[in-house]
Amino acid sequence: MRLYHSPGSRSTRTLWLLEELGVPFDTTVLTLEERRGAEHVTRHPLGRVPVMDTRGGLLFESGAICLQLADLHPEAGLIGPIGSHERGLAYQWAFYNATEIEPGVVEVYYHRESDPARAKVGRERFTAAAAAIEERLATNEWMVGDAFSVADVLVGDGMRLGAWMELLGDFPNIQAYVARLQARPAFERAVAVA
Ligand SMILES: N[C@@H](CCC(=O)N[C@@H](CS)C(=O)NCC(=O)O)C(=O)O
Repeated sequence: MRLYHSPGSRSTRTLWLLEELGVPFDTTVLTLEERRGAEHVTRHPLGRVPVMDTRGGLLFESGAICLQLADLHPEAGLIGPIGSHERGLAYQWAFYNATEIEPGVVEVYYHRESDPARAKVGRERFTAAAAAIEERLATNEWMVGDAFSVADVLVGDGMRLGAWMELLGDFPNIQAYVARLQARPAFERAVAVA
């Protein structure tokens, strides 16, 4: 398996999950120019990372890749069995992160200097969505059941983006969650890749 990766991007979550799984993989680190180059566009139509060359072929979209990797390694116990409620919750949080959490952060990132009103809308969108995560973490350590899972890689990385944009001021449970996740040895190995 080979991960096409750029440090400090959404491919970090994929690398982190690979480290959690403890499986062998290769990494190709791409610069911004390489991501947008003709060769990488054959892997991803928009020239983005992550792209993963898995056993069956190329895959893009970080959420899809992480769910597939968790499926390929059921022995790691990072996703519930097909049809179980735990599996449904993994899908729920994966989509919630991609469609409710990250768009708000992205609005803040791109418009915080050029368009404060638009950034404010992004901040409000993130805050409304993150409130559900804060509530879950008030009585639970992890997003699904009582153990770390693929949902924590996805939601946790979305929350890291929120921390980066300084959006977690009102969310002490999420702040503690992010600190807990960042202390994991697999996470530390993933962010050490330059
Ligand atoms: N929804 C995609 C987003 C991927 C994405 O936007 N990746 C950024 C880095 S975080 C990228 O590669 N951008 C390339 C560019 O801006 O040209 C995912 O989760 O994989």
